[in-house]
Amino acid sequence: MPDLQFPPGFRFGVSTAAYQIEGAVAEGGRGPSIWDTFAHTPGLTRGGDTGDVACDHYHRWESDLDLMARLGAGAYRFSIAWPRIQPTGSGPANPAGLDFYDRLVDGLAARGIDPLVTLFHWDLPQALQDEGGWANRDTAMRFGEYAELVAERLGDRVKMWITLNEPYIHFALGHVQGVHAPGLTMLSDQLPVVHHLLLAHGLGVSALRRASGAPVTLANNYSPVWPKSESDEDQLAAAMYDLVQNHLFTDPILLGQYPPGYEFLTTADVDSIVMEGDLEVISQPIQALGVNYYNPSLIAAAPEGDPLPFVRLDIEGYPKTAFDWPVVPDGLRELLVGLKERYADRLPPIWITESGCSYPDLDDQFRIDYIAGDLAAIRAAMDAGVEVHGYCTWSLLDNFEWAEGYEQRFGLVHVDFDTQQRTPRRSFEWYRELCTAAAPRPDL
Ligand code: GCO
Repeated sequence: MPDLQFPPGFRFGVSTAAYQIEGAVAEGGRGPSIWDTFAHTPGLTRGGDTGDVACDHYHRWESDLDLMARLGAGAYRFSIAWPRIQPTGSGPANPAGLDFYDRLVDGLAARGIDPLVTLFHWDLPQALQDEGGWANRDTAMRFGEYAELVAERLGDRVKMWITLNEPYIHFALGHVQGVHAPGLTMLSDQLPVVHHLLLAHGLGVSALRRASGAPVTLANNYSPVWPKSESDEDQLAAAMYDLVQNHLFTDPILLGQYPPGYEFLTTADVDSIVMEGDLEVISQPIQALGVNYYNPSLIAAAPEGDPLPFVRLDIEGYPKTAFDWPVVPDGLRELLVGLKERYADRLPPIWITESGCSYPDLDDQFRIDYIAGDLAAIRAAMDAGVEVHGYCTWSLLDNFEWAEGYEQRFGLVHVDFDTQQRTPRRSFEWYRELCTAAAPRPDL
C-alpha cells in the first residue's frame, strides 16, 4: 500500500457505466439507445462486440455489490441508463427501470458504500437521436425532465450526481470522428451539439437541485496538452486542442462564458444557438468537478487540407498500457494544478471520477503501479493547494470498452465473458488495503 496520507473523509471507490456492464438491453422495459444501434451496425465495433450481455450486471448486481463491499469501496460511481427510465427518452418513467436502480442504491447503502450517480454516460435513447439528438435543442429539455424523474425517486439516497460523462469525448468521437455512437462526422456547425450538451447539464443541475440535496457535478476527460514544438503552427494547434478538450465544457460552467476562439465551431449566427439566459442556466454553481484522467496529449499542426487543425501524436518514452496509452502519472498533477490556475476560486472541490489502465494479467503489478502513480500525483496536487475529495478508479470489472469491445481489460476484477465468472486481480487486494485504511468497513 502506498505510504501516502490522505485527509479523513477522502473516499476511494470504483467507476462503471450502464451500457458497459449491465447487459439485459431488452429487459425491464428498456428501450434502445444509440449504442445499441451503433454496436449492432456491422464493422463499427471490434469483432462485432455489443453490450447486449456485457457483464450481465443487471442480473448479478447483488454479488457485484458484495465484491465492492469486500473491496471496502467508500464510493461507487455508476451510470443510469436513460432508456431504462424513459424507453423513448420522454414521457412517464418506466417503473421497472426506476425499481432496478432503487434496489441498487439501497444495496449500496446497506453495504455502507456511497452512490455517485452519472445520469448520461453516452447511451442516449435512440428515439431522441431520430429527432436530431444533441443537435436538437429539445434533447436538452428532455434531459432536464429525465433528471427530475430520477432525482424524485433516488434523490434522498444518492451522495453525488454527475450530469454528463465526458461531453467532449461524446462530442468529438461520436459527432466529429464518427468512431463512437451516434457515428456522425460533422465537420462544421458543431456548436449546436456542444451547446445543447452544456444546456442539458444546466437543466439537469436545476432539476437535481429541486429534487435532491446532494452535490451536483459533471465529469470531464481532461488532458495536459503538450505542443510538439515551439513553432507557431504547433503552438496554435495545441492551443486549439486545449480549447476543445479542456476548456469548451468547463469555461461555460465555471466562468459563465465560452472560451475565446470557440466561434470556429460554427458558421451560423451564435445568437441563434446560444439563446438569451442559456449561459446563466449552464453556469449555475456545481459543488464538485469530476476529473477523468488517462494521459497527456502531444499535439502538432495538421497537414494542409486536413479537416481538423490539429493531430494527436503518439507519446514515446513512457510505459504503455495494453491499449498502447502512455502512462504519465505526473500528467494528473499537471492538469489538476492547471485547473486551479485557470479557475482559481471558481474551481469547486475535485473528485477523480475515472482513471485506470487496460492490462490483462491477473497478477497485475502494472495496474498497481498505475494507481499508485495516480495517488502520488493527487497528493502532490493537494500539496500545491488543489482540493481533492475522492478517487474512483476505472473500473471495478472488465467491461465493454466501446468500439474496442471486450479486448481491453480495465477491471480490478477479471471477467470471463463466457461464464461471467469474476476473479479479483492482485490489484483488487492492494486497492482493498487502501480503501479499508481510508474508511474501515466491516468484513462481509
Ligand atoms: C471514457 C469513458 C469510459 C471508458 C474508460 C476507458 O473515459 O472513455 O468514461 O467509459 O471505458 O475511460 O477508456
